[in-house]
Formats: sequence, structure tokens, C-alpha cells
Amino acid sequence: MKPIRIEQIELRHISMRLVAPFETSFGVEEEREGLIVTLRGDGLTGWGEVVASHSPGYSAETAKTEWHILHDFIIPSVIGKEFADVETLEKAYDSVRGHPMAKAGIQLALYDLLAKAQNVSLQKMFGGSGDRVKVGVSVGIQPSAEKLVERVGLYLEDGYRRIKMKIKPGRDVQDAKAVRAAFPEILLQVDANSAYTLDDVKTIKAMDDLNLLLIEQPLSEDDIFDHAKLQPQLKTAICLDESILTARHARWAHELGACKIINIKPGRVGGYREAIRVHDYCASVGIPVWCGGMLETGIGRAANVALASLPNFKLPGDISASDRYWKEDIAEPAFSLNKDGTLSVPTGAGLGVNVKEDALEKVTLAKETYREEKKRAMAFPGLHKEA
Ligand code: SMG
Ligand code: MG
Repeated sequence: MKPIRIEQIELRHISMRLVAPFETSFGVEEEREGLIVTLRGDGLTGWGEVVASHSPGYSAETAKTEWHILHDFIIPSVIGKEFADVETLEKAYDSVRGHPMAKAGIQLALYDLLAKAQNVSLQKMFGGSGDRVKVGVSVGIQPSAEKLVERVGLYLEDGYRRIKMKIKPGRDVQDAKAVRAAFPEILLQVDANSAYTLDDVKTIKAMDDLNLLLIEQPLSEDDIFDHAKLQPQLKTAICLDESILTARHARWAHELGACKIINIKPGRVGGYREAIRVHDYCASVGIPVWCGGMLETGIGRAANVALASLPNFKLPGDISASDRYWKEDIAEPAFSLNKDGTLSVPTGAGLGVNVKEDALEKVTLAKETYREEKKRAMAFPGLHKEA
């Protein structure tokens, strides 16, 4: 295709209230912060989402650190340049170490722009197929085991066919046993978000007989080595989330025997292109994957649904319906749960959802517009005077 010149970039810092607080082993989220990236060129607009939140609890990144990296480093290397594919974009910010969430956000905006220019869906761009993807719901830590069982029951009534429950030390074995006792047949998995060490093997083993689909990221967010010591001691599959940042890490985990399943989050691995590489590597060695979630708006959700339609996404993803998160989303139509526990894959060009600019405006805390002429000033932040 003919390359598209990036004439204008817009960055927004947003904050959206969740319909209910979401508690994990690293904290409680009530407001979802994030960044929305807009790329404009050739009369078209591409949208992307940076999934870093207000605090560095899940990973080292926050909405503000990713704003800094985009503003001072990534945007200056992208504005005014021409792109016909996302690999060229990856090269443009190759000198920026880390910050996968910032990269993923701008990369999604380019995917959307390129797909719209070619009038194809993101599903097609990613190489997916089928009209629906299997999804589940991630349930935060509740005030008590009884409340958790109640909450899980409500999600099952909504039609979710797979439940993931968050655990942390002191709220693990008993909670998981209570849910399993109440719902003996459901697909159930737990996510520790790195809350344990090898000293907790006894606790982790106490969940090994609950017929769980998987135990997600029990050990440190930067660990693969100790997980390789833990996996052989369990019947249950370990699934890595936080510690897989690249397809290379997936290979390390596989070769060391650190996990049997991998959760793919485009934000965590630096974008949808690397997410596809992780998917392809895992497919080649027989590791099933599933699509994780970062409480995305309709923008990231649309792209995740498209990604989850690739063939090795064998397990249901953390891609729930829009009303699980928001009273009013910033994109339409909202995603709703089909009777068979799936979400439908958008078929329109690009993301296949429309951004509601009035709704977006309401949740915007700050915004900045970048045009080509500003490029030089921004490349040297010390000399950069304007706000
Ligand atoms: O998007 O439904 C969602 C949330 C899924 O549990 C979820 N994500 O570690 O997998 C995970 C967590 C991280 C997000 S915490 C804000
Ligand atoms: Mg996780």
C-alpha cells in the first residue's frame, strides 16, 4: 500500500470511573486512567489506547510515565514520517528501551489508520478468523468469601462461562475452595499478580486439587526462573502474565518449563505486532494462549477481540462485555455478551467501533496536539518551553 504520512498526533490523558472497584493483590482500582493516542494522515484518523494506569502496581509503567515517553521520545520520532506498515513504526522507536504500553498504544493507532486506508478490519490485519471469540470475566478480591461466591453467581447468570478470581496471601485457598464448592463444574482459574514466593509452595499446592484451568503469575513479575522450579511441583498449569514481555521471553519460559500456558496482553508486550509474534511462537511449540485484559475502553477492547480470533487463542480471554466496566464507554457500539459466552468480532474497517468524541472529551484530564513543525523543539525536551 501507499505509505501514510503522520500529519498530526493527539495525546489524551483520560480517567474513567469503573462500575465497581476492582481489587487485586497490588491494590484497588476505582478510576481507570490511561492514554488515548490519535494519529491523523491522508484524511483518516487512527485510534490507540495506552493501558498503563494511575499507579505502577501491575508493571513499572503509569499513564504519566508513558505520556513522558511518548511526548519526549516516541512522538518526535514518528511525527511527519511515512508508514506503510507497523514494522517501520517499531523501527522508528527502536532506540527507546522498555515502555511497551506506550509503544502498544501508538502502534494500535497506526494499525487502525492503515486498516482504514485499506478498508479492512483489524481482524484481517492480524490474521484472525471467525465471527466470535470465547471470553470470561475477571473477578476482583471481594470483602469476604461469601460475597465472592455471590459475585461469581451473578456473572454466571450474566452468561460468562469462565471465571477468573484474583487471589492474594490470606485470600487464596479458602476463597478458591468456596467458589469451587459452590460451582463444581465451572471453568475456574486464579490470578495472584506476583504475590507469592517459593516459600509459599504449600499455599499454592493447596489449590492444586481444585481442578483449576490455570494458576496465573504466582511469583515475581520479573521471574521466569523460579516459576520453572514451581511448575514441576504442580498438576495445575502455571500461566505467565507479567513476566512475558516479548516473544523471546516466551521462548525462555517454554525452554525452562516455567509455564504451560501464556496470557497475551498487547500492552505488556509492546503492541499487537509482538503479541502476534508471541502467539506464533507459542503455536509452534504447543503452548495455548489467551488474551488478557487491562480494563480497556472500547478502543483497546475492539482490538483485543480481533486479536483473540487468531487460532492459538485456545482459552477464553479476559475480554468482558463493556457493561462489566463502564456506564458509558468512549466507543460504540458497546460489546455485549452473546448467549454462548462469546463476544462478536467487529467487522468494520479498522477497529470497527466509533469513538464518541463527546464522551471522550468528558473523561479527558489533559490533551496535547503535535504537528510536524513542533518536532525539533520536542526532540530536545530541555529546550522545549511550551506546555
Ligand atoms: O480487563 O477484565 C479486565 C481485567 C482483567 O484481571 C485482569 N487483569 O493481571 O490479568 C491481570 C489483570 C491486570 C489488570 S489490573 C488493572
Ligand atoms: Mg494477570
